[in-house]
Amino acid sequence: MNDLDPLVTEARAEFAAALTPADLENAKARFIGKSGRVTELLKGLAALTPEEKKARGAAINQIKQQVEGALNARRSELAEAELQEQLKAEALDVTLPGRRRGEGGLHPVSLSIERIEAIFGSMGFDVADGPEIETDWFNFTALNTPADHPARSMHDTFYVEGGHLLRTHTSPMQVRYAVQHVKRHAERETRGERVPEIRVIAPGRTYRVDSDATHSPMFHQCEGLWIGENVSFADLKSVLGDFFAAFFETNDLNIRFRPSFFPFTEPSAEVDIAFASGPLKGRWLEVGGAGQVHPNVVRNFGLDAERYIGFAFGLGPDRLTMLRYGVNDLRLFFDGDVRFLSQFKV
Ligand code: FA5
Repeated sequence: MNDLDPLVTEARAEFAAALTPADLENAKARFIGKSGRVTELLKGLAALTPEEKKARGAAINQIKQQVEGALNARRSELAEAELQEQLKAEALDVTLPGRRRGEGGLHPVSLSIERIEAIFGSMGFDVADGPEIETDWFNFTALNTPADHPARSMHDTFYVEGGHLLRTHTSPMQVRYAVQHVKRHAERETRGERVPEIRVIAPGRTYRVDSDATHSPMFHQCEGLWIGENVSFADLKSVLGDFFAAFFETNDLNIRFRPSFFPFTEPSAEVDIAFASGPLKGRWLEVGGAGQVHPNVVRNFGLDAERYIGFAFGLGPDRLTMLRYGVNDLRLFFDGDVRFLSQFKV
């Protein structure tokens, strides 16, 4: 024990009190920095005799070494603590389940359209696709719609630049598909042979100036067309009857053909369905329009209207989807809310 020992004790206490490397460096400066207490003691040696210097110098150096030893020990402690802190912060809990990538799914209306295609496919219907921006000819004129028909007004139809419009129904696909079909079989027609039957559906997006719980400005339709030499309204009823039974997987269903008017069919009907049981029991909902294709339209297909006859229909896949899943507002399908849409994931 000498008079310098308390200095070492003090240094140890100050180093221990330093909680960060910066605090420790400050504490170090107070003892062995340029004007630190140990350094000052060394400077004081100058005033001593050579004899005294030797003994005192050795003692001071000894405590200097002890202070440096304490400093290094504390440095290691702080570095170790910092490392532990970092490891803790970056710790991986390997027992946690992995994060899954969000899985998408088909939109409920797309699921319905897939079902519609599969069911009509099994009845021998081809599937066709066509433009959503249409000409006045295909959307109206070729479908026997007169110039003053209210559907042609700006209140009902979205017109786009260049005299085009957003198709208001999928019926223009009747004409587009039939004209191509007739062209493909033109030689038979000139030889007086029978043109093969036209049997096609054309699902897709359609647009109208319309918005409420059962009407959306963008909605879907699925056109159907069956033309042959002897295709009757009775065939229409049985095809749609079979379709609805397959689509809703039930025979507990009433179908009503309500007399109506479309310029392109004669006679025409609105098609309503009502379930005979379940939560929607007894409520009629219109799901489409249909009828025997008007002879003027058959002529616009390029066919002999005396020889060829058949039916067309336009179903609303959005309404069918509402019924299938019990959704009461059509607009929910198009709001893009993932919480709503993810319920239909299959
Ligand atoms: C038509 O659009 C005719 N082209 C259907 C047709 C085709 C008749 C072939 C004869 C022969 P309508 O305007 O009734 O008809 O529409 C048919 C179906 O589309 C409606 O029953 C309904 O299910 C659906 N629909 C019509 N407007 C909307 C809308 N704004 N939102 C959602 N669905 C609609």
